Amino acid sequence: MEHAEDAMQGNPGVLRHYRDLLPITGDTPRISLGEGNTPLVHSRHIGKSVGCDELYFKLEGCNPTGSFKDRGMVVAVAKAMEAKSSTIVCASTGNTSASAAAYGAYCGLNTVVLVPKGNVASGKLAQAVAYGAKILMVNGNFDQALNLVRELSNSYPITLVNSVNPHRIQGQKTAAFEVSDALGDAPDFLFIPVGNAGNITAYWLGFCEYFAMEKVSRRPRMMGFQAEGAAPIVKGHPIENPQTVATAIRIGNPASWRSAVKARDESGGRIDAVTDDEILAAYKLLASKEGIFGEPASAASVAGLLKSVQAGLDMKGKRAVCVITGNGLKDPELAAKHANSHPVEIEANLASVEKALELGTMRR
Ligand code: AN7
Repeated sequence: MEHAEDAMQGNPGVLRHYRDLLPITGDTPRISLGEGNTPLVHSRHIGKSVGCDELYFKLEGCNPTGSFKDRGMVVAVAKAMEAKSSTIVCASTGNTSASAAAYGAYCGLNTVVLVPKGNVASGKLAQAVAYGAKILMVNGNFDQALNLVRELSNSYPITLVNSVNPHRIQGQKTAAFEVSDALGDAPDFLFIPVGNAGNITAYWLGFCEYFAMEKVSRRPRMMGFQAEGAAPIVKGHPIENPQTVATAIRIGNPASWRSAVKARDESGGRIDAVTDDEILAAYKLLASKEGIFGEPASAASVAGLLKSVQAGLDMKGKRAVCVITGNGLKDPELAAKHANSHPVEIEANLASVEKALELGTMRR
């Protein structure tokens, strides 16, 4: 029963589904927590509002730990096992640590995560705690934590599973395959948040590979968005003290900076910044008008679409995908603070319900 694909209910996981397109061997364990194969949902509201008939959301928050990180992590952890590594380490703004901790637990590895103290959403921390990772809270930011784990993995037999590990990018490119397969071709535009810049790098790699294999007839323009207070690629220099409400992308010196710029330039795309207000407006709009609860960093893709259209980008007759990278449930405090609705407390009787709903004379 080790390869009980039937038990996966049609989702064999990234390693089995894309085994021919990934750098895996007969010795790579085909582990899976059911990552990948995420929904591509047609927009019913935002698309119309920007004059785009074919706008889709790629719901990466539907992955096993609630973010796109699982696609790359499953490959990185499988390769770590193949190399007989017993410990994995990462720095993280939250989602990478949750994913590493989950796959580490699944595979019986020791997992060490370094996170910036005070700037990780509570749900992400709760995941690392639940999966039993060793959690180090760094008095510093993500960039400093990443430097530390790079040093650590250079000096000790510990496998680094940040996206500087090429297996992470390999796994994450499968999202571009899925989008292309679902649409029957690549879209015209891909809108995506940019933090450490691994994901935009991975999508571009995936689209380029599919294009080379003639599985798609075109490659999308890559439209990446950083938060205004954490926009090193847009400003052209590292940001010492990055700040944004979207803590997932609170990164001042992205590891995949150069490959992100390459993706932008080769695709004829853009990397731009969106303000925290624009991110929060998109976050609320996505949930209240599309039924999609993404985390704030994810909403940067939608904020970027809205900003681009306001600046004159014509979406008529175009096909576009916004990547919703992580699940809104990861940050319940922020959700309560920027609510679209406020709970009303009532007594357990019909009169209280009627009063709260202001039903008045509607009774039949
Ligand atoms: C929801 O978890 O960097 O540009 O340490 O969690 O590939 O970094 C998370 C990044 C977008 C940016 N959306 O992706 C981490 C981390 C969400 C994220 C990004 C992240 P990259």
